[in-house]
Amino acid sequence: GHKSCVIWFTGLSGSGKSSVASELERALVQQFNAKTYLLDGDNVRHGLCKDLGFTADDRVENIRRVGEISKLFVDAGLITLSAFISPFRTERRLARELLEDGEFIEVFVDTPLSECEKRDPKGLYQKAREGKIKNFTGIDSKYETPENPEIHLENGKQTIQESVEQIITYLKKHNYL
Ligand code: GGZ
Repeated sequence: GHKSCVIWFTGLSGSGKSSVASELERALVQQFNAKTYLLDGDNVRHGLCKDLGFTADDRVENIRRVGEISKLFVDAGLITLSAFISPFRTERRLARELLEDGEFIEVFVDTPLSECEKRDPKGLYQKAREGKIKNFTGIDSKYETPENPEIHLENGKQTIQESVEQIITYLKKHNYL
């Protein structure tokens, strides 16, 4: 068995949050038979949060809802992987405070803006630079760097598999697995 918790990924658009989270989920299921759920923009922003955009207020509400849902899934016994930019420290702290000590594992996917912008898989940075998208994180909307994340991934310098291994090592060491 495993200890339920939320693994909370924060980082810029294009930093690799969803890629690491989905590879981690695969490993947790295959190697540890864990019960998991992955929350990200794809399954949240089209449903539960489809009334929300990307103003500061809307992001605050987005992260509030994701925090509450994450808590419910942890109560249901799942390892919950939540992958959102979650750019503001206050909202990340509020999400943490919904959970018991040790149930919230913050993972900073620390990929430099220059690298995210070079990758630009959806062409969003280019649109933001051209002013066609407003309030884009890292361009004209702020990202507050985590100060004390449980796990720090330097995603410009390490592979997705190395990041997955780093998280699994942490989970084993702290008896989640
Ligand atoms: C940031 C935006 C924006 C703006 C659309 N700013 O790389 P993606 O495309 O697939 O992931 C980004 C996603 C961010 O949604 P989150 O719910 O994670 O954001 S937050 O936690 O701040 O609420 C990006 C896309 O949505 N996207 N417009 N203006 N990202």
